[in-house]
Order: sequence, then C-alpha cells, then structure tokens
Amino acid sequence: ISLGVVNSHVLSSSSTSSESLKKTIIDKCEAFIQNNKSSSANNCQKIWSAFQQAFVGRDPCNVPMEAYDPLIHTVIQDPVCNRMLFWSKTKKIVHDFTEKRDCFLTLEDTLLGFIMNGLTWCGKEESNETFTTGCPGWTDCVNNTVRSFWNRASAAFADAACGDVTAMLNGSIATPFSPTSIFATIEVKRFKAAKIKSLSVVLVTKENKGTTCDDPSLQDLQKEIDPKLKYNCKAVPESKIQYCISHPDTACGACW
Ligand code: AVW
Repeated sequence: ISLGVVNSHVLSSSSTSSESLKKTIIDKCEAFIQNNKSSSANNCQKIWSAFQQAFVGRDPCNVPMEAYDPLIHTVIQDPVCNRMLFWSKTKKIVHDFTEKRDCFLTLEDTLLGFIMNGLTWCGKEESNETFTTGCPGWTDCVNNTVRSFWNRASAAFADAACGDVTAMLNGSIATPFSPTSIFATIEVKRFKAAKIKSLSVVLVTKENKGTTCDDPSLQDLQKEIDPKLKYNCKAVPESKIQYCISHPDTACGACW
C-alpha cells in the first residue's frame, strides 16, 4: 500500500471539501480490507458515514471523544491477543518495525488507525462541509476533532488488549512514561488485569545512554497498573531494533 500516493492526494486537494476527504477515506478503507482478510466484514460507506457524523456541523474545538463512539462501534475488529504493541514518543521506529512483520500490531495497523493516520479533518458550526485545512492543531484546544479521534480510538485499542501486551517507549528522553501522553492518560488506565497477563516495556535506548528501566517515570508506570498484571522492562539498543527493521526475517522474539 502506498501511503505516499494517498497523502499527496490529500495535499493536492487542500482547498478541501467533503468529497475529497470522503474519497481518501474510502480508498484507504478498501485498500486495507483488501490486504487484511479478517476485516472483510467492514463496510467502508458505513464507516465514512459514522465518521463524519462525529464532527460535521460542530465547533472543531468542541468534539468530545465520545462523539466517535458510533464510529468505533461500526468497525468490526478482531482482538489480537499477545500481539498488541503500544508506543509513546517512538512513532517512527515502532512503525518501521511493524511494517514488515505480523508478530506485532499497533493501533495504526488496525483499520481505523490505518485510515486516519496522517489525515487532518474538521467541520464548522452551521456548515455541512468537511475541511482538511484550517483545522485546530493538536494542542490548540483539548477537544479538537483530530485529537479526540485518537483518544477514542486509543481507548478502544486498549479496551481490547489481551494476553501479553508490549509497549515501546523512548529511553532517549527524560520521561519515557510521559504523564500527558495518550499512553499514560488513556491506554494504561484501561488495561484490564482480567484479560491482560503481562505488560512488557521495550525501552529503546541510544547505545546504553539515557534512561534505564529503573527510571522514576517507569516506576510510576508500574504503580499505575494492576499488581495482578506481570510487569517487565528491557532496555534495548536502538541499533538492535534497526537491525531487525532491515532484516524482516529475524524472528520477532530475537529483537529484544
Ligand atoms: P506521543 P502517545 N502536537 O508520541 O502516548 C501534535 O506523545 O500520546 O505518544 N501532535 C501531537 C502532539 C502535539 N503536541 N502530541 C501528540 N501528537 C500526536 C495511540 C502526534 O501525531 C497508540 F496506541 C504523535 O506522533 C500509542 O500506544 C502522536 O500524537 C499511543 O496512543 C503520538 O504522541 C501513542 O500516543
């Protein structure tokens, strides 16, 4: 799947309009379904319709995450126990890693995450139009159209988590478990000990520099989760993950 083609389509039609966003979303939806047998029960027209209902005609700074409930419920998504990979401040490396292997799945490898990844959208009060430019940025207001979507989709992804769960965190920054991240504010809070056996943190480090698994922020993470859930953390040099990225045949278990 060439994301580049899809994205350039969005850019070339930045004067917007409902029609081009709709086409982008339906095209990405269909491409994903074609490449993922398990999602064939999904209907891309229905997904578009539930999606646009969340924000069209609304102030783009006043779309709560609950506005996306109908969209989340429209999508049929099989849980993938033992393969779910959460991440925070590691977006590039984590997706380079999952791109060529099936052993781990991030939110962006699921139907909704894949469709919306890289897109910007919003509506306007008293308008039935859809915009892809001039929308509020991530931190311009709390309840903005795009951020609320990612909050809601992340909540659903975490609700579905089961078995052994992995989280790839950034050991090159001062606070790998950032208290304002989606991982900390939404996902970890929804981990259910009844369904999840263990949480394994992969702390990506730059050649044994930076944060270690003893870091206070990771102790905070350990305190957040249910004690019934097994916790472990492993510092893994970035070079080792890079090696696995360039050698997609390496067994997943051998990467950390
Ligand atoms: P992140 P999270 N301005 O790396 O734990 C613009 O912090 O939050 O990881 N865009 C932003 C901003 C900002 N200030 N903050 C975050 N973003 C966007 C879903 C940006 O696209 C998955 F399941 C950034 O790359 C992961 O487990 C992305 O949000 C978890 O949530 C992630 O921010 C990752 O979220």
